[in-house]
Amino acid sequence: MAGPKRYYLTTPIYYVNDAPHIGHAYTTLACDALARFKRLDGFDVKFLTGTDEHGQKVEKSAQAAGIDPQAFTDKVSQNFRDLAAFMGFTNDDFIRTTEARHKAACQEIWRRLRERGEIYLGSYSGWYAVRDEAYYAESELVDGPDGSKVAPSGAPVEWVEEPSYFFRLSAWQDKLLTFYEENPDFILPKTRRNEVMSFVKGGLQDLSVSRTSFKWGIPVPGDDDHIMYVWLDALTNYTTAVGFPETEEGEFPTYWPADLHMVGKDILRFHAVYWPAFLMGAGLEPPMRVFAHGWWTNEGQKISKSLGNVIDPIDLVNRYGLDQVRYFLLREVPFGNDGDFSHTAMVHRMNGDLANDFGNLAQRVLSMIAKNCGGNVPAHGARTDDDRALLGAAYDLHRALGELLDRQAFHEALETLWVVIRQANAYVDRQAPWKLRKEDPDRMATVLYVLAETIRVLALLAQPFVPGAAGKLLDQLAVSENHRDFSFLGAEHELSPGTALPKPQGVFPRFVEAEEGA
Ligand code: ME8
Repeated sequence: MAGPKRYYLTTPIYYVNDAPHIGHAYTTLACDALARFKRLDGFDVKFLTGTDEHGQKVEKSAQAAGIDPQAFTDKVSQNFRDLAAFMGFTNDDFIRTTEARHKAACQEIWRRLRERGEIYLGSYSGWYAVRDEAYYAESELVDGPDGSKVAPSGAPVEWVEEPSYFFRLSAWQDKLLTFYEENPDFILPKTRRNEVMSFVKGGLQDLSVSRTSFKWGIPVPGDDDHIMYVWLDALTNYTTAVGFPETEEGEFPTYWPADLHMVGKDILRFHAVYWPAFLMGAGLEPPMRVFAHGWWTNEGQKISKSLGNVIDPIDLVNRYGLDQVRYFLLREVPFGNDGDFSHTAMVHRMNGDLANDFGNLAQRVLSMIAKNCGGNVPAHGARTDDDRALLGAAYDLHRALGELLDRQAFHEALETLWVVIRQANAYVDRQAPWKLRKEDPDRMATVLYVLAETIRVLALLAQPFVPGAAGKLLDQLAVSENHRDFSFLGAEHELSPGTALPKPQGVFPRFVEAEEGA
């Protein structure tokens, strides 16, 4: 019998030279929400993140820090692990490209590419931007602020002339275009897909895939003078982590091809052009999807070290709370678009959507049950159309959210969840259970039951996004730990009348601005 359906998703591996910031946390957070959703939905999930530790950029940072690159990367890679732990990310593995398992995978990919005639020895002369770890054609360069030529990203470029192995990328143009045509959802969002396709249609040049002018990287098998281009090394991490080069058995055939590589828009070309070409060139399957999300700015400004406006996710969480930061980042911006972080917008979401809409709904209902139903799940009578409409809307959410998350539409998934939260609040106002207390206590019990059951479903589905608060709500509804996956969403698992409930407590605190000068 086939096992559970598997879902393998990855974040980029981050360059260790930078301190982890909001951008890194954002990508990993999106993957974390999706990984949690899929696990609750019965998938066998593998969620990978890690650090990119080779190449000139990292070597230079190690030199600047006055320590050898291995000691440097050992130290700074830990910052990314610490961030993942602090943020409660549920990654199943954390890969470092300096690990032995990764060297073996890279060298095997290289051998396969070489055997299949995809790699040849030549010499490179052209521009290279260390900050991007990317080669640029003269025609791609633009004028920098001081009049010198820079990469389109603004990164300084240097002239490189050295012997180099090349990957026959030019031969992959038509095959890549066919692949994009046959797999219309390989690159999302659609606008990004169009950009990649027009880039490929513009013609591809063979790609330099080795360097000889520095040493910090993985040696080319059989030619130690060369080390592999850091992007060939880095991209291969996605296969390393699932056991490549295993073939017949083990994780690789189970998890490959990956379901999703989540990346920022800055590195889409590497993932959507080079990576599928490398893989197909080595006789391996390309991933199923690359999703390129947008970039965050801070109060309208580009986030950069030199502007001194880098947002530390740890500070954000300490100030607003983990669930609040998770919710804000996933809800505020249509996933795929650029977004701006501002205190005002954060507080607006925190106090409006979380505290007022969801928090008050739960607090109102649970305290009425505590006061009027002896603190037990109320017994319920016949249901009206209004009751059925609310419960029906709640039960329908599972499928709707699943479909939205399958296209990484996190913001729409949350909006859809909140439509029902608002519907439930409107139902409370309409049914006015506080009035029914005297007039028709049985009907009051039914109304509170319908609401408690709706909150159960909402809390179950909110777990991937606001795991802390959703868990507390489920505790308050006495839903046991092993009844919290999505197989328990249906009406057949509804709350049992008479179950004793713990004392209700607020789960979404409001942000209160400190008094001026306080
Ligand atoms: O590019 N807004 O690593 P990197 C949103 N090592 N996301 C942001 C962001 C921002 N302002 N800044 C960074 C590399 N990111 C390579 C990847 S993968 C085989 C190798 C996120 O440390 C976003 O996901 O520069 C972006 O793609 C990634 O960090 C770049 O991380």
